[in-house]
Amino acid sequence: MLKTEPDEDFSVSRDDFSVSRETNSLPLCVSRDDFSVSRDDISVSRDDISVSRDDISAQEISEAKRSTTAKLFITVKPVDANPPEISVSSPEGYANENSPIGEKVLDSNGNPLVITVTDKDFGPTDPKPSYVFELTTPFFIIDKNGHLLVNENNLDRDPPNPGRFKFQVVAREKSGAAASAPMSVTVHLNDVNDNAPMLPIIAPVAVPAGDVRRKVAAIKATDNDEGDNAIVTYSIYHVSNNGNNKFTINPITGLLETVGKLNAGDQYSLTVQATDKGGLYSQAIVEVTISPGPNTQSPIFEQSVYDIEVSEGATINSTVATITVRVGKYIWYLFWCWY
Ligand SMILES: [Ca+2]
Ligand SMILES: [Ca+2]
Ligand SMILES: [Ca+2]
Repeated sequence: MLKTEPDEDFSVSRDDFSVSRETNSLPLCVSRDDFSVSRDDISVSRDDISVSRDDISAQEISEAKRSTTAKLFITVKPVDANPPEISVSSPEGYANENSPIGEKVLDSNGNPLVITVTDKDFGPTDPKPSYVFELTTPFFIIDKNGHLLVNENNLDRDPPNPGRFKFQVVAREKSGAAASAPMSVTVHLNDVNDNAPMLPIIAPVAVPAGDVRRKVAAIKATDNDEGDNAIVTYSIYHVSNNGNNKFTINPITGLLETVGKLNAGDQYSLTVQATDKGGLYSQAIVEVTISPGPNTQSPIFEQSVYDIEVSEGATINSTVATITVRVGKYIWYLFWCWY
């Protein structure tokens, strides 16, 4: 610190300047006690902030009185009366999930977020101190230009991750302890379509035979992305047993239905597919068995007329007749009892 009171000699401390040997070939050691600098030797300029003089001389206190000259630069630092102040061009930033390390965080207008530090102790012409930035997150850093950058690969927006990071930033002087008050910044991760729709395991389904349109299953996919990236359409990718024209699926709702005639005992293996707007997809198998259905075929009696005689002595609960009825592939036996 250099003091320049009008009528006093001022003193220069060792820390305030350095003396370097110039071209002088004399083997000279300059120590603090070897020389003195008086007020008259130095002129003060630039609003008393910095002091310079091209040459000062130092002379040995000895008979030889060897001497040398050196340049002396003295910078008077302002009093540290104010802490640094940190500010950001926008407290809300945005970055795509999965961005590579070094990607700039942008504001809502697409401009990079810029962090600046000011200090009222320094005028416009003063050399500014260097700052280090301390962040309460390891996922972002601030570069030398004050830009906020992604500092971790594969940042994930999708659930169960919250999709945003709120943290605080402090600017600290590199030399010295002065630090700014903390400043909050929130970075939102933009969704990227990095998840295919997921289909659940679908249990085998039994559908009654017939040719009426019937529900087979309600297919419901989930997509861990957001917005358009999670909009799913459904389709039938393949049906075994030549059953392509016997089933249909609603592309929006996923309702899987029969549309063609299905016979009892037939089996079909359906591959259904869920595709998101970005073209990512997954498939699931639906096993469908056609069961005998009511009223699918008229019963056929073996006889058109049955004559049944019951003897007077027939015992109660005895079978008096057996009638055979054929329904499709199945045969039903009807027992008539006397009671
Ligand atoms: Ca993701
Ligand atoms: Ca998706
Ligand atoms: Ca995503």
